[in-house]
Amino acid sequence: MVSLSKIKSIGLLSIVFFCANAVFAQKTTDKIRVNQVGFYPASEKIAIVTDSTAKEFFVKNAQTNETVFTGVLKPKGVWEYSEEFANDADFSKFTKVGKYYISVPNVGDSYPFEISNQINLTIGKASLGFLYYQRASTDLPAQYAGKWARPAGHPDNEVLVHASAATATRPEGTKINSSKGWYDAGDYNKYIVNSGISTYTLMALYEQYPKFFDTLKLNIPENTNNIPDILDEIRWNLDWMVTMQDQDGGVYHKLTNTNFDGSVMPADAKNGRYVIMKTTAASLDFAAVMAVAYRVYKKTDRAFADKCLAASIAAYDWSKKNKSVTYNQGVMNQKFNPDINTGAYDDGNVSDEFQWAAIELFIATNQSKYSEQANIEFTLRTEFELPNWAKVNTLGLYSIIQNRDNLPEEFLPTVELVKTKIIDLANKLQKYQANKSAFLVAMGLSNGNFNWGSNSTAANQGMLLMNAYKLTNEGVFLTAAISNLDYLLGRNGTGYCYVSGFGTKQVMNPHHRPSEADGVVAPVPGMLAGGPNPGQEDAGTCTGKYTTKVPAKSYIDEQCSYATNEVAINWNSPFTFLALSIEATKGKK
Ligand code: 9MR
Repeated sequence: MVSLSKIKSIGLLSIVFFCANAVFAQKTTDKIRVNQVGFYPASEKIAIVTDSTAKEFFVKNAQTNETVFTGVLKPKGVWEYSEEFANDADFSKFTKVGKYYISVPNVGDSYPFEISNQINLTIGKASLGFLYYQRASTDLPAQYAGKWARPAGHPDNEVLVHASAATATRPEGTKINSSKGWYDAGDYNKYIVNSGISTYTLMALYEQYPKFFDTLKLNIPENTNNIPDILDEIRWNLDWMVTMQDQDGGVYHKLTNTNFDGSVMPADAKNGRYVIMKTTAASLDFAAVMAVAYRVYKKTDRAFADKCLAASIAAYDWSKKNKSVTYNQGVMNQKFNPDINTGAYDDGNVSDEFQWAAIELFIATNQSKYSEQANIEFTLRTEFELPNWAKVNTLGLYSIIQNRDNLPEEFLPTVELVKTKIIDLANKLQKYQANKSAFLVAMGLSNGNFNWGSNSTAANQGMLLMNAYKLTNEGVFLTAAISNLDYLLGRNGTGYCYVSGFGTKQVMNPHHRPSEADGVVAPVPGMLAGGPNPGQEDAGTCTGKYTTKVPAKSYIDEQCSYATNEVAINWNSPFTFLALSIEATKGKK
């Protein structure tokens, strides 16, 4: 029999032994912020320790707790957006594939992460796969949807023409078939303006990396046909978008209930659906997307591509005749019944939509009338910005760069100017990220970055940087893009890995009706949470939940929080672009 004192002394001995080899684990801490998915062997790898007194760090093997790398922390000062001190733990020189964590004496251990050759493949596919879960008008069988399987919701085959959209040939109450499409977000409505940038972003991803996507398999019903799966998924939304065009070429702003549904599954959301007034923004976003669809689907489905081009031209022509029909829900509700109280996507300035649509039509047709209409010279004097649903002209620049070899020679000087524009924008982001941001992120370059859907700003910054990288092959742009990905996956003000189903500190309660109502503990995977937003527009429905207004910390993982924890197709799409363009560039099979 072994005596108690002997057990104690063996225990003591082994503690001494482990300490000598630094083979022990401390408590996991939130004070070390690191990408909880991980890194490529040959990429920059930096974690941030928010304790200003810490001096050194260890990278440890997650299975054995053995130290594999030792480094000195580099103090970077306070990050004004989270009001935290940043001490950089740079372990870029450590390149061995495996599972690790960072350990800082007297501070604690970080959440684990991996170093792998295809680190962003699974998460990138999951974020693209989110769109499958957003499909309206179809069952999601377990074969594809796993434990999130659900019956079909919103057939949308008998949608009513709202009074605001009535015409002589389609009077109020006419029923149209407008099925399919992706639900916009946590709600079940379908909005053309937001579909515009979302669908474009994914088509641009395919257009830029066709080889990568030609072999990328998704777990969707169409994955045995000969078409790349990403194009099959996008087609689900394009098929719906096409139905949103009225006979005169104009495009309905949205397909919606009168009010947001409660927290019910799609199949239980049976309120009447309407198509609402045609607007210039919707028509132009539609025109741009359909012109891109023509290019992208030409090879695999010529008939569909031609239909898209015709639809694009008709929507553009309608917009030329109806230059400023903007969406103002309040004004509309004064004139027409029933009242509509869902997402507005109300954009008062459509000059950028005009430019974008004209650019895409020019690329599709090579017709000078579109390049003139795009008024490229004027465009180039305009302030170009990071794209979002209301600011879309920079998307046209991405397309010009991508298609520059197919444009007529007389357009080449413009191509050169467009290159400069993209590089200038990317330089601003990169320089700020590398030299000015204590948390090494482009977020914060503009004060408005921490707003509703701020995580999509980080993703769109990354997308812009990847476009500049593809154009120039300058490694600093790729590094800066990956740095923004690090931000989204854990190296941020809250320590959350903001994509559901990934990381250790996970988003568990997104504002997403199916995830709220399905009885499954884990939310649908692959969804990017909207992210920190000190605007806290949902404070009224999340009473007492917020603990701070510090910009990069103003996030709550609560279902009530539609202003920080909703998900949306236009937020996921740039994340998908970021993760998979990086994977297509750096990933090694
Ligand atoms: O993403 C939109 C954000 O820019 C706006 O500030 C906000 C309020 O109008 O609306 C967001 O979009 C929501 C849309 O209106 C309805 N579906 C959910 C979207 C994400 O919250």
